[in-house]
Amino acid sequence: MEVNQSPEWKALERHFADIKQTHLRDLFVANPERASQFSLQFEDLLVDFSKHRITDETLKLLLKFAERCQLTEEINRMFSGEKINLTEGRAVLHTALRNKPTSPIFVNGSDIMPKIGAVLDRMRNFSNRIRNGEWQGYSGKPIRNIINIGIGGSDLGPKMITKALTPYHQRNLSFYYVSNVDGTHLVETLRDLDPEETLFIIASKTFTTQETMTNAHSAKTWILDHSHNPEAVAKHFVAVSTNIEGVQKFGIDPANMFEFWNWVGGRYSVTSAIGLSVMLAIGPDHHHALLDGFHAMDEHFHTTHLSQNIPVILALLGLWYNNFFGAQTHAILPYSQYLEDLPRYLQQADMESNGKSVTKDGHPISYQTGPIIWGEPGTNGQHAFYQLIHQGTKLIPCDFIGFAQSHNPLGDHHIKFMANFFAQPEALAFGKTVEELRVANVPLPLIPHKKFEGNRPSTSILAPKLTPYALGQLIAMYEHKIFAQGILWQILSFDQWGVQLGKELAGRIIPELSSSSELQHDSSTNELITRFRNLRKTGF
Ligand code: G6Q
Repeated sequence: MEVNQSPEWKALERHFADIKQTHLRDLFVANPERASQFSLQFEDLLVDFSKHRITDETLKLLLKFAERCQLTEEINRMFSGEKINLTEGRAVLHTALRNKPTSPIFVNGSDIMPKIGAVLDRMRNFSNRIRNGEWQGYSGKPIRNIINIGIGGSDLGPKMITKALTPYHQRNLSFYYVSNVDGTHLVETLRDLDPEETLFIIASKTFTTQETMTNAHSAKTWILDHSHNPEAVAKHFVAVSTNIEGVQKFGIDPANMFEFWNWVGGRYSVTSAIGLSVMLAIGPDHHHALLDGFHAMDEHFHTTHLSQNIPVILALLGLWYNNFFGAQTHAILPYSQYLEDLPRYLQQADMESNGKSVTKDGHPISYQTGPIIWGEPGTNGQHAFYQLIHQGTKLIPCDFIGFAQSHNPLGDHHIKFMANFFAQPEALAFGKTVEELRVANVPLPLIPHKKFEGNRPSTSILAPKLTPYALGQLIAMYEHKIFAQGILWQILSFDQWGVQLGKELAGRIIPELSSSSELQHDSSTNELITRFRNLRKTGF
């Protein structure tokens, strides 16, 4: 039986019919305790979900549905290393990467914690050598530029965290992320850099991804063209991968390879060696604090009752809007310029995980699964797309993320900034009524345009400061929310056959673009490729 046929889902449908017209204004008036009743705090992190279109009854019914889906049991299965990634036959153990070394976790009968600890030790040693200038380029200069070449899960996580933790950087090192196979990305990144001071991290779980390998080979050519010395490769390239043969074949000494394992999914790999660039940027101690933050949230998710469990509550709220209110998207709105890349990172984490349309056992699904994730930091978004969130025809649940302390306490910037963080959710929830507009003497014809319906839901997430620890908590919170939603929707969140498809399709067309072979695609693709071939001939 599909979950949307279950008595628990049907009860939610009936409840939805009862409360879909209820306004947040009325819910707040009726219950002065609403803010504290619908907030959860974990350590320093406050998650206020009182501005959601829910009552006690909604939460009760959502939690019953979670129980029906055996969410607690499924959480335990993931943490214990069961092979829950069914289509790839793999365990899902990114949580082991930040586990305490003294708590064993077993995969195929062997404890993986010593392996994880050994790689972390090597990463620390390497980071210290780069950071203190002991590791030098082939001509004896210290490394100043670090370029991570990777894509998808091997790019978005380290890039996002490196930017987010800029205040913790060793500032004489510069970090770059090259992902796109568009040559522009590599060329423009390298344009002003000195090869003698540049280190490449080739980050690829498989070490076969076309974009990454193409960029890696071009980077190698850049170093060799400059150095005329094949030994320079050992000084300027390190690898992060699960594929030791591939790394060796490329010409990187396995001594300069940092390993991870196939029980770490690409988009969940930022706490593996894929985070090497992060450690280089912020140093081993701050990196340790980052992992501790992840671990703390892992523990919260693993051990807390569903009703008090932050990722679980966020997952249930997402289900409520996605499957009952018909919301198609979910906005991530960090009030921190340092978190500029968070929406993009979560876009992959969420959409690649839960963009599925069959159940675990392969049956087509008749209900909605993962939402479209998007967003921008405040306040920029306010001057761009918030209009639609406030007055458009679509319901868009939002996550507002803010911090009490700024790393850059410049005049009254942070006060002004955070005033927006508080004002926007308030305006979304409560709107502006015709009555209020009349009292303010708004001319009659303008009233329909200036009226804000309100009743637009959001979560406010408030932490003291964007520290490595807080960031770890925040990312793990989203990772686990995504996992919990996968369970509620009965889908497999840890495979990505759609990504594989892209990898295969382009492979077939590559040789056709530089030959005149007969084309056997549909007529549109044939015409487009033919035109491309002709345009290339004319030299434009
Ligand atoms: C992530 C996906 C995908 C992957 C990239 C890069 O979960 O599998 O985004 O990370 O395709 O793959 P490699 O790390 O193998 O190069």
